[in-house]
Amino acid sequence: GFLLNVLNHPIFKAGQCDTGFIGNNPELMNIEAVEDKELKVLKYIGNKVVNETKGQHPQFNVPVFPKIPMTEINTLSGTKQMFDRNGAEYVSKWVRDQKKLLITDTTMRDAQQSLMATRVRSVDMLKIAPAYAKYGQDLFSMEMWGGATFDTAYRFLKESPWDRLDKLREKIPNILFQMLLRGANAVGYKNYPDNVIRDFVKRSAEGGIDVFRIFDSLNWVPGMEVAMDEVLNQGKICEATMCYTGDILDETRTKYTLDYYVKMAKELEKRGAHIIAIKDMSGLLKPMAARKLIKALKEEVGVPIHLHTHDTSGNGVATVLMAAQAGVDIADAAINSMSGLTSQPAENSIIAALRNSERDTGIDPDGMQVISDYWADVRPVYKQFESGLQAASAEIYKYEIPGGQYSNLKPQVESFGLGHKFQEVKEMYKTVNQMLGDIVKVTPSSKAVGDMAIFMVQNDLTPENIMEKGKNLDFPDSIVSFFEGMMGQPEGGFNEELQKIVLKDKKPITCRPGQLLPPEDFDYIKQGLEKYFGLEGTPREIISYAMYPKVFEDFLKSREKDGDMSMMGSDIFFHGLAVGETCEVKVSEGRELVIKLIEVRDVDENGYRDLVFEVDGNMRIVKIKDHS
Ligand code: 3PY
Ligand code: ZN
Repeated sequence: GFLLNVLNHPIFKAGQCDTGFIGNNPELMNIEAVEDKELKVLKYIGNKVVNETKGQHPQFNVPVFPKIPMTEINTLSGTKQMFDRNGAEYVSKWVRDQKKLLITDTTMRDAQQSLMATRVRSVDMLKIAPAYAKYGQDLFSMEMWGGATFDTAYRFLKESPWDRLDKLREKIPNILFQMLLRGANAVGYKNYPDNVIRDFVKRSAEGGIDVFRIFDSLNWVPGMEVAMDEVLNQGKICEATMCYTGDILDETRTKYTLDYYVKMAKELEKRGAHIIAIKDMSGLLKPMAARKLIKALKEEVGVPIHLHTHDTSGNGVATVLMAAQAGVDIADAAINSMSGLTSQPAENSIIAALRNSERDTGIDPDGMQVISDYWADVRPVYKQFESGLQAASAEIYKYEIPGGQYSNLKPQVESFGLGHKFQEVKEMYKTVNQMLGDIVKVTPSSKAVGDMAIFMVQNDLTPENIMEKGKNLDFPDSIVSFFEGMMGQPEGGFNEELQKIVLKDKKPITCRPGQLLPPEDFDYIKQGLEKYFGLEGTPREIISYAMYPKVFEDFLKSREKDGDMSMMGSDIFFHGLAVGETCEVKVSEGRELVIKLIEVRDVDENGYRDLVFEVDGNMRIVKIKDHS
């Protein structure tokens, strides 16, 4: 209220008043601020109840987590300490010398991205974080940032991804933190100017990311160049990545062969990678193929190999075990209650399977069970974001759709009113891939294929009639961008005939998009953030705005309107309250409100309802507009 009025005041905006006054006298704000917070919480819950849940609040188990004192956590020493003391080359050698299979836990990033549309909130991660530090102390790393988590945090969860990074780092000081970086697309869906990529890497490194898994959505190495270079500049661990597509066991497929991957791995090693990752984003790497691939890579490449796969086919654990037998150094897995299907293979099961074998992970199975039990109770709160996929699907080998996209494709197709044609869209996805010349499909190239498939079905297009009918059609932005060369260059080049139909008069580029994009003007953004949003314009705010201007702006607006809801429990955040129910809502460190919803009154002539709450024993009535 008050603060925003001040910030929006013309005199304040013109910089003609002494802002230090408020800053130097924070007590002026206290009473207002607390009451304002309380009102915002009540309005948030009220709006949920009236306009979304209609008073329905499912019953959830209260997730149990061990309370481990930070004094104990702070004595633990793991891969993080080894790295901070000795650097990236040392860690790379150490990894290669291990007998045990090292594990990266992906629960907080890819698992939740692939199962629950990236909706898991920081509060739910932070409660279990100390248990990771203790029971997961023999993990190689935790993938807990990057990919889609960055924009979805701002976009849907109304929380800062940077805050998540800081707080997790504080609670897990001993395990390497790993992020997924989409090369020249950073954590976005389009190419950014080089200075944006460099600055983002720098800020992520400063924030506590140690291992950067860098990929290009077409396996085009120049697309990874700037990001790799900056990770090396920052002295962090550069995990350069090959996206796996096709099937190296199928000799009729001649593009993505064993030789292709070995060559690419050697190229990445030559460019300074400390680790080579195989990113099997769609779960296409069959167990026997994994054995063959890992064996070849271990013979041809000096740096360690890190395997990432998805369990969409149900063969994920088998793939990891075969890879372990062939000598893979590190494997990704998700805690069991968050594993399987479009997520990673089951971590607790892999740990158990390898126990007392020569690749024993050395990880404490009982401790990891505690973490799995916790997530099992957290997961139902997010049920509305799950795809409904019940069982593994071997058809993934045919369609080659990445985990995250596979679970999202159905709602996307439905949103176009094509729900009844879902099967047709999947077939078309395969057809489009062939039309494009069999490309690597992962964010953002996978989106181009998906958008094009939907577009073809929508417009009754076929590979036969598109050359004629397509002349008069405007194609989806993503496919235009692909053919323009703005996602990089695909292996074997473009289908030039189709390129002409899609681009019309536009000319494609063949160089790195970053060579053409003008550098972002960070000073200009900083001034704008100060002037229009009353922000300090920190480097984090600047880079967030540079990548996601609209998303970041909407986030700021929602903070103004709702306040900071990031510490509210997820059951309340997503499901509100039912009449008669009580909850505790943490509004700031050390301040918790006990809120009971007493009554939802009938709608009045102006379309408002009075909601009667009890807050810390005091009655509060809040008016909420009923939008139904
Ligand atoms: C991402 O880019 O977010 C992915 O997880 C791709 O697999
Ligand atoms: Zn993945």
